Amino acid sequence: MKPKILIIGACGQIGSELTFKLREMYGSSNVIASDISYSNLGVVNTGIFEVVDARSYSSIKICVDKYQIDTIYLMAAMLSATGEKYPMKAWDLNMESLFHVLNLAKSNVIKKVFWPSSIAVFGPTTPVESTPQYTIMEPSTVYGITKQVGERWCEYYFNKYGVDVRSLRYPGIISWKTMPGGGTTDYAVEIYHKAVTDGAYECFLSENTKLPMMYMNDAIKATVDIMEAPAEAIKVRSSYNLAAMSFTPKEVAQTIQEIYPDFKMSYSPDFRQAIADSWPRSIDDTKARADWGWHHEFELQDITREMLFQLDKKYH
Ligand code: AKB
Repeated sequence: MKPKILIIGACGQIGSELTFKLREMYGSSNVIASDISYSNLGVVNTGIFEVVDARSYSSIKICVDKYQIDTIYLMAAMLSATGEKYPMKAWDLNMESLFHVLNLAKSNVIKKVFWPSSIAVFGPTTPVESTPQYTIMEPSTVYGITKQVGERWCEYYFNKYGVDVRSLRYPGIISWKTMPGGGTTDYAVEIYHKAVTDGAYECFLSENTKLPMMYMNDAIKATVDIMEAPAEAIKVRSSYNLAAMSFTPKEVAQTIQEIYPDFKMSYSPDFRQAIADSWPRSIDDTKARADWGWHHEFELQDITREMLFQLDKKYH
């Protein structure tokens, strides 16, 4: 039987592409897209859309009842950079929405939950290279704190109440359809837009800041695969480390220059540098690969080629 899905935060960077993929897999009428307002509706205008406030239990519940939803993908969140500007708003949105969804699953209104975590759960005391699945986690951003606490609650709801919640620690995600908003890894998307429109980019991170990254197609594949895997295969109920590649701003710029030789890169690090410096440089995702067969396909060169090709078509 096909799942009846609600995506909360469907207009965001990952939510919009996830909506598209899930509609392709299960049919448009089985995948309800929702977000806080109609303002960004264009990106998911391929089926039913509802306004849902992720901070409100009743707003989510009304939608769940209306469409007899059994699976929720909770993609709404305030990310790392914006979270530092609005700490309490980040805490409220990121935690309240998670509790609402976990409680719907606890009371058997829905059967399955996907909730994204992030490399932001790690902090300055975490080993920075090949960061293991289980290690020191002392996040120093509000966003990272909400994700780490969220992971603990996911595992708790699984152990205590049998809630089927599945989660991935996403790295920075690179895509051309929808812009990311408010993250520290956003430079790796902005750079391609600016390369196409201006031929130059001023990066808010320093040239040798290495961070784990992934192409959107791989992130969507991971999300679909973990949700499709049999419950027994999911041995980690907090959140799985997930990796594809790591690179620095300088390395992305070099791949762009191979295609646009005149592209100019400059650096003007701001408050996001401290956030990036507190995160791992690379991630060990052996557990995801062993438990449910995760593997990535896209490397940096493939991403640069595809991003420049798609954005050139979009802008010219
Ligand atoms: C951010 O930069 O805040 C996000 C993330 C790594 O979770 N992209």
